[in-house]
Amino acid sequence: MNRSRRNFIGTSALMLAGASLISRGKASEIPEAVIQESPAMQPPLHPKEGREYNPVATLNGWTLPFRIKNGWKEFHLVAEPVVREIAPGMTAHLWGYNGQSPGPTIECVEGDQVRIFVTNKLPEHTTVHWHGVMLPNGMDGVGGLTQPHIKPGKTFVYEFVAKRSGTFMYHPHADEMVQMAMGMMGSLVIHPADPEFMRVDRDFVFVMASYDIDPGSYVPKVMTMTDFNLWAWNSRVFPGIDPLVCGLNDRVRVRIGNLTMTNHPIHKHGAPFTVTCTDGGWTPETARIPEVTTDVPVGAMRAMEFIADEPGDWAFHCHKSHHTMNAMGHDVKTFIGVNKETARKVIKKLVPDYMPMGSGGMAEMGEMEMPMPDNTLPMMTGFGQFGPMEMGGMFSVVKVREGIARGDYKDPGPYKHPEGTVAYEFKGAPPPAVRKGPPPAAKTKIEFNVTKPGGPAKHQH
Ligand SMILES: [Cu+2]
Repeated sequence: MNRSRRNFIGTSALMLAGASLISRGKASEIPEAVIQESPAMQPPLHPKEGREYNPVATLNGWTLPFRIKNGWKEFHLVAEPVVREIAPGMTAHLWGYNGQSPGPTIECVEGDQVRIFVTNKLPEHTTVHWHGVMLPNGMDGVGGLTQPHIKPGKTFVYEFVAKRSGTFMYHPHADEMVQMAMGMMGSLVIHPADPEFMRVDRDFVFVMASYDIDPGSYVPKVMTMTDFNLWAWNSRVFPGIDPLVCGLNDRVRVRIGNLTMTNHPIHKHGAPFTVTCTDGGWTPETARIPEVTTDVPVGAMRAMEFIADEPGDWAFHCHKSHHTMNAMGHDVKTFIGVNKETARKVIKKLVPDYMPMGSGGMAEMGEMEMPMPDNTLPMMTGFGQFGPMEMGGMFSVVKVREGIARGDYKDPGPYKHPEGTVAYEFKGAPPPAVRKGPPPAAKTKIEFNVTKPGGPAKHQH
């Protein structure tokens, strides 16, 4: 029996003790809480009861099962400490819901009566705010303002009618800075009452989170404001993020929520997309602009749609280049243009095992296997069929293939390019360079000014 399930059973008595506090005679018993411990993408969950809808696929995540009781669609969220694999080779000790961070995706249908039980197994109080959902004010989950906090060991009930279809998020509105820095968030999808409205063939969803986890450690630094070192989709970083697998000519929707501390311009290679929905509602058709990059602001959701009409492995990533890197120090000096040998001789006097790097750029980091602390991911990583990809963080691949069955999301492997369609090396002799403009200025001698730690600059050449 694994750790968190044992943990869960151990506290179920506590939960039952809390049951008498549960609201106002409506909710009588708590539905079973389902726990998921795998970070692998689980197949979309088709509804066994209730109204029909086309379920979403949660990237590196899963959907929370529900039950129907006396006309209510009932879910059970458990806020608790979790262990999340960020990518193979690194796990983080986070807070999340039902065994994972982010929590499971919650799906319901416009018009549903939704009842969500929230049990708090954290060491401090919490609440859940249903971001973007139209509901009675007292169900909005703002601790202190619209409800008392949910104390550790207690269960609260949220009830609302799902009024407006779209993509929403959930997260605490209690010690929010800490609880979100620890990974407490999830997606909430309200499907249209008419399953044919805005119907797509593949419908992906994920939330963006950022973490600051020192190399070699497991717990995020919760006081970090902007300088995070892990930029994650559903608490995963590349190469740990699943590909978005699509059949040729599928209509595809990708719903992306942003609960980090900065905006993310999400860029798709290949076919352009249009933003069809925000957390404010479906975008009017006349306002849909074809784009290849769209900014997802902080605290917002964007759903983009495209036709996967060109087979291949199409990169899909945040366009802030620091967000497609894993843990790194930002106070590293730039060495581009520096003569490695001269620099090495000078610096070795201070740091005997100094390894000069980056004088011709930093691509060499992509293939190098440097010794690293345990539980640390390389800064630039991921291998494709042609070599190192030099990516990390918010990066994945939209894999478009002919003949992929509906509902099949498994990685089809690298794309086999038709002969003659891959960029190739020119083998002929290059023509002489033609220089335009005035001749370059005479080269200046570069001086090294080395400062020993703790002392003023003395050592000048
Ligand atoms: Cu970004």
